[in-house]
Amino acid sequence: MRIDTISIFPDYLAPLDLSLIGRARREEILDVRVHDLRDFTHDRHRTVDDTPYGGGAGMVMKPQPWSEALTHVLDSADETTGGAPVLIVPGPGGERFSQAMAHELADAPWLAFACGRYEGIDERAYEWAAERMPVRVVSLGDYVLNGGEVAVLAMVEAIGRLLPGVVGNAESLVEESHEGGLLEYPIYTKPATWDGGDGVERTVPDVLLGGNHAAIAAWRHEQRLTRTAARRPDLLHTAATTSDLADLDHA
Ligand code: 6GU
Repeated sequence: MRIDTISIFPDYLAPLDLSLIGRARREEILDVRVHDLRDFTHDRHRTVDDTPYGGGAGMVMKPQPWSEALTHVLDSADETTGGAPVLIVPGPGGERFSQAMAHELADAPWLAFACGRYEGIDERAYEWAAERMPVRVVSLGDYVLNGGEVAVLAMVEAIGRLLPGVVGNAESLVEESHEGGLLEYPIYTKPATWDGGDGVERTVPDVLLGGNHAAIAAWRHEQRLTRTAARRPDLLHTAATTSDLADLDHA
């Protein structure tokens, strides 16, 4: 998969060299290209922003550097990419990012991310882009970040780890939180009894120490349900089956 990112803070995306995503890049599963928006300005100050028409607080990103940066990205199409990327513009005013969207985007051969800063990007840049490629404004959640870069780190990690060969154990992808619509069950490792220095012996649930795999699966499913009910009740009515909801009532 090819991923182009455009930002005025390309260094913000340096963590994409690390860990599983960094390894996927070195193994050429992922071709991540980071572009500096200021390289597409033409004045001495490399200006990317200006004051908003109509007044209001803050600054607005000018459309011209964006059309030039995106033209540069479009011109880099090759045999692997198809004609144009899906352009993702991170912002709190977008559709909500989700595991389902990560799967959908992981099927695309080419993604581009346009990181806005300040109060956002001149609307005409979106119009220009939408005439040339699919454009999606995408939000991580209902809070405000200073710019799109941190959101790009999150989305590239969520998408990249779904590509074949990025996460070593493909099984570890299936029982995770949000796969199947429920949160993950609690997990434990050795020792079976642990004292954290406070004189309290904390033990691993007995069912996990026996070899009864059906009992373990049932316990884990029940834990996923009770945990989802406690932390994310909004997920339950879409994820859980009718019999799951009856079980919760009796728990
Ligand atoms: Cl994707 N971008 C910004 N700037 N703020 C956000 C966000 C994205 N998601 C939540 N807040």
